[in-house]
Amino acid sequence: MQKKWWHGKVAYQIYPKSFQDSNGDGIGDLRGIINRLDYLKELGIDIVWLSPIYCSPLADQGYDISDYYRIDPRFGTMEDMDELIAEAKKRDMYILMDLVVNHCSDEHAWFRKACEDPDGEYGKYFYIEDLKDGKLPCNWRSYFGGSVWEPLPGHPDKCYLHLFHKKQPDLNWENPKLREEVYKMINWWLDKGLAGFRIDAIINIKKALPWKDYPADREDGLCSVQHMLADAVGVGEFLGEMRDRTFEPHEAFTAGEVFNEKPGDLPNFIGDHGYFSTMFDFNETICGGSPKGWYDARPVTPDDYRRCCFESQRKIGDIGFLCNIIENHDEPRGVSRYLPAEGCHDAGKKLLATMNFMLKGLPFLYQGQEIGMENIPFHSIEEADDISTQDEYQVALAAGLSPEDALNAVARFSRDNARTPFQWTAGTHAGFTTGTPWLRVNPNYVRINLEAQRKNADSVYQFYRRLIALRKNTDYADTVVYGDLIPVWEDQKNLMAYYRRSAEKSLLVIGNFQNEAQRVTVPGGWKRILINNLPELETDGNAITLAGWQAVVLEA
Ligand code: TEU
Ligand code: CA
Repeated sequence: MQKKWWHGKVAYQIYPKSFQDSNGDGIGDLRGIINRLDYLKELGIDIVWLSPIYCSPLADQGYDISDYYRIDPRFGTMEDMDELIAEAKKRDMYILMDLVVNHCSDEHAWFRKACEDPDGEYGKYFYIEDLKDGKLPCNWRSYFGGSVWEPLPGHPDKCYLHLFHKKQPDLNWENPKLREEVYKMINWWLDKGLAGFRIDAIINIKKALPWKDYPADREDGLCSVQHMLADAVGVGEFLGEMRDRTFEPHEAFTAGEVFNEKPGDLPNFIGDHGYFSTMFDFNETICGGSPKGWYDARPVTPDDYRRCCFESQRKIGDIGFLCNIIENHDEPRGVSRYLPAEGCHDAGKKLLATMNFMLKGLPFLYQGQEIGMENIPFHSIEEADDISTQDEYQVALAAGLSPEDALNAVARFSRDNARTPFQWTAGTHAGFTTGTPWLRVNPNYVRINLEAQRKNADSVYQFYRRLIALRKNTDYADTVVYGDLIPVWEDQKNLMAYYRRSAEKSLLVIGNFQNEAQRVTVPGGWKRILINNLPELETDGNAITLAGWQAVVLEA
C-alpha cells in the first residue's frame, strides 16, 4: 500500500442542521460551523465532512438536492462556504462535501423538465418507463418503503424510478450526458478549493437492466434492492471514469459510502489506484440486521463487535485504508448500541472509543461522539422526524407488533438518535440555538455537554483528545497508523485485544466489556501504559487484571 498524506489524520463528520445554529432560527448553519472550527482544531480534527448543505426541500434532510451549485439559504450563502473553506485552510484543515449523485430531488430543474417532456433531453436523465397494462416495470422495494416506481407527475401512463424516497428520483448514469453534468459539477466544487467528497449511496448508480422481478421477500409482494445490486455488473466503469475526470486531476480525497460491493472488489475501490481514497467500514453497523426490518434486528454483543472489526481488518489487509466509525447520521449512537446498558457510562464509552480508534484505518468521528452522546428516548412516533423511522414503524405494525412494541423497536435504530442537536452547554437548548431547535434536544444535555467535559480532565472528551494525541505523537504515529493488526485472545468472552506492530514498536490494546474483572497474561510483558481509561491498572508480573469496562493501550 502506498503511503498517503491523509493516513495519519483524524476525520470528523458534521451534520450541519444539528451542529450549531448562529442566527436563532433553530437550524444549524455554516456560520455556526465557522465559529466552531477552533473547537474542532482543539479536539485534533484534520478532515471535516459536511452532510449536504445544497439547496434542498429537505425531504431526506438534504440528501434530496434541488440545485447542486447553490447553498440552501437555511444553511447560509456561497460566501459563507468560501469563508469556511478558507478558514479551514488557515488551520491546516480540509473540508469535504457530500456528493449525492445517485439521485437528485424531484424539485431539481432536470426533473421538472423531464416531467414537462418525458421524451425530451431531460427525460433521459432519469429512469422513466411506460406502464404496461397498468403494471410497474419490476417489484423492487424502495429503501424507505413501498415500490421504487412512482407515477410521473402529469403522465399517469408513465412512472419514474426512485430507490430511495419518491422525492429522490434516480439519475440515469447510463446516459453519458448526465455523467458529463455530474463531472462538471464535481470539478466546479473542487476548483473552488474543496478538498474532496464523501460519496453517498454510490453502489446504487448501476442498475441491473432490463428491469425484472425477484422473489418477493415480504408480505408487500416486493423485494429488497439488494437482489438487484447483486446482479448489477459494471459500476466500476462509471466509478473509474468519475475518478479519471474529476478526483484524480484534483488530487481530491474521497470517502465512499459503499455497501454491497462484490467479493474481491476492494482493490478496485480503494487499492493504490482505486476509485476512491477510502471507504467506510460498515461491518458492525450491518451486524444483526434482518431482511424483515428494524423490528427483527438482533442486538450486537461485544463479541459480535470484536468479530466484525477483526473481519474487516483481515479483509482489508494491506490493500488500502478503511474509515473506522462508531456511528454516523444514519445510525443510532454507538455507545447505546455496542455497549450493553450496564456499560453505557464514561468508562464504557472510553473503552469503545479505544477499541475503535486504535484499529488500523482512518478514525472518522461523528459529531457528539467525542462527548459520548447517547440515543434519545421516544414517547410517540410523532416525535420521529426521520422518514426511515416512519417507514420502519409501519413495517413493524404490519408484522403484528403492538404500537408500543413497534415504537420501542424502531427507537433503537432511529436515525434521529444521531441527529439531535449537539450538546454544547448545560444552558437553554444545550447552547445549540437561541430559538426553537428543529429537532428536540436530548434531555440528558444537562449531564452530557461539552462545556462540562472541557473542564474535566477525566471526561470522555478529554479522553478522545488523548487518543488523538497518541496517533499524532511522532514516537508512536508510525505504529498507530501503519502497524500490522494482530488479534489476540479471541476465545476470551467479552474481551477485545490486539497488537499493533511495526518494525520499531509494538502496542497492545486490551478492553474488558463486562462488569467482572478479566485476567490476561502478556507473554514478554510490556514497558509502559500509554492509555488507560481508569486511574489504576492491576498487574502481577506479566499478568494483568482488567477491571470492569477497563481499556488500556500498552507499549509492549
Ligand atoms: O444512505 C445510503 C443507504 O444505503 C441507506 O440505506 C442507509 O443505510 C439508510 O438510510 C439507513 O436507514 C445515504 C445517506 O447516508 C442517507 O442519509 C440518505 O438517506 C441516503 O443515502 C439517500 O441519499
Ligand atoms: Ca440557523
